[in-house]
Amino acid sequence: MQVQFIGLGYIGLPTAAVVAQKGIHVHGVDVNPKVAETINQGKIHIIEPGLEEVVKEGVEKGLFKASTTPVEADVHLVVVPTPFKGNHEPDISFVESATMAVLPFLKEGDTYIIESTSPVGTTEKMADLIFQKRPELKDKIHIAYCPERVLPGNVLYELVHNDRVIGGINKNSTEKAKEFYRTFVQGELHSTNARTAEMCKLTENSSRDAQIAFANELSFICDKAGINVWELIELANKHPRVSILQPGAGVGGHCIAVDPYFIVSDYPRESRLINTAREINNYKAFWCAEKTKTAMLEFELKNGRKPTTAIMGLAFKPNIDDLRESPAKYIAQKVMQSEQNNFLVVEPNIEEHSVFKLTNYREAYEKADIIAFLVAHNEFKTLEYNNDKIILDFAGVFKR
Ligand code: SAJ
Repeated sequence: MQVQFIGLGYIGLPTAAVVAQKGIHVHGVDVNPKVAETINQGKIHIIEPGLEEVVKEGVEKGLFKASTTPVEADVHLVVVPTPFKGNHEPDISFVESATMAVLPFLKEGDTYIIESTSPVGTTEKMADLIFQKRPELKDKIHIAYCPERVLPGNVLYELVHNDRVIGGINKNSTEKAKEFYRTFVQGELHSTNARTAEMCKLTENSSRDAQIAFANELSFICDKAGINVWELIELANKHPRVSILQPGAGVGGHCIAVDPYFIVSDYPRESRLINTAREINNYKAFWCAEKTKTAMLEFELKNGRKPTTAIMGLAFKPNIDDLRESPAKYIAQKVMQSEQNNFLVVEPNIEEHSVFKLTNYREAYEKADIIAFLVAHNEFKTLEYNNDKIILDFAGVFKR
């Protein structure tokens, strides 16, 4: 079997490497020649624990090769980004161009699978496109959708152990796609149709977004009511059927803050809760920035001098070095617009940053008057609560 991955990013690359680990020949395609070059040297262009070793092994054994152009294969996977346009409308142009790129290489008996998060109906659209351009392949190839659901930072484990939902455009396609996933997935493989599989991915992330919005809404209420939201949630969760997530500085990353819009954009009247959850989670970051600015003003009024403020954390979630779509970064930028104030920016998971000058977390905690915890990194939890500081614990480091 020869497997081809179109897109070698955060999901495509680890999946390709894990498939090659099973002794299967894998051809990876990325539009960026630097990415292909890096991989062919046994190195990686993204950060994921343990991944480089697996890529290196595949390349050294001659099982995994990367290039900028597709080849003939038995299974073709589309694993490219699906961002949204200015008005939160999903942009499936990368899926379309990936499909156009493999089109000339498709042959009878092949399996074509989309993994990219996609609006409902995308797989059927791509099937139409394929059969329009290559009518001789009608009913001769298998077409399916199978969303990824791995957690950044734990990708290699979850790729193998998570259950997968697989939906073909017909039963035969579902079965063929399952055959492929069985080569490396130890979790269960659940069959459905393509539309349900597409919606399933969007549902998973919208569900998490809505649950985080609930926690964030509680944090607004508790702030006004003088209640410790962390204690409240801990106590409410003692109920056998209640399981509330944690409030934070907002929702970041490339999935949870994006995917719900794919539902809202197509079904705006029906998706009021999903849409409101997005609004609440976006508002949370703004609220944190405003709270920090107010604390700075109050300090100045009380002490007759401008405070030094420590911005603790820039990553989009705890214990990772990924700053993309990070609410913490947004808050830092907003707060630091206030001129003539002193800031110490901390992010223990990265060495340096092109915009922010970074300070060691202990030094910042010691020197600053106001401490704004934006991410609950493990390092921060080793600090001792200091009553002399103004501590804005948005991320629940001390939970006080
Ligand atoms: N967050 C909170 N409170 C919480 C949990 C998370 O504020 O209680 C925040 C985080 O700080 C972060 C954001 O939510 O800013 C998202 O983090 P996450 O850990 O919930 O999720 P991601 O974006 O790293 O990965 C998600 C996962 N989806 C679900 O858990 C339903 C992952 O399984 C998906 O594969 C991934 O999205 C994806 O690629 O779609």
